[in-house]
Amino acid sequence: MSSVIRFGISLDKNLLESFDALISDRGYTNRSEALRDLIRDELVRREWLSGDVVAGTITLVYDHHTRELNARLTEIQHNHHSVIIATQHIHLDHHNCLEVIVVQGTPQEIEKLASRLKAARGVKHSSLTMATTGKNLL
Ligand code: NI
Repeated sequence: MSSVIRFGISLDKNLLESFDALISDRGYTNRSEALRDLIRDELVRREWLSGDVVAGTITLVYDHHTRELNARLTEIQHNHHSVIIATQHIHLDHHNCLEVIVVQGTPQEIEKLASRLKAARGVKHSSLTMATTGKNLL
């Protein structure tokens, strides 16, 4: 268990006002929690850049009537099965499907999977949320 250390920060008045407005918009009630989250976000970005094992989600929206799209998406996922932990498929309406793919592995492999899925013809939306295994974060 690590201990908590308090420290002071010198900031330009305008910059602090902008920061306070930003965190208020985001619903933070104190600066410390907002600053902790900003630091954690940067640490997670560094995890993705460093090549360590990371976790995340890929979200796809597509029309399942598009010819051969289901087969193509399944093939791509089988080619990268080692980084896929779970998938959930939701039938949004008669045409559209939303699929969430939960991934864990190296950033290179995950980004390769995400870009292959995005490039599949008929995929209307694709996004990768870069999260963390949490092991190196407090
Ligand atoms: Ni569906």
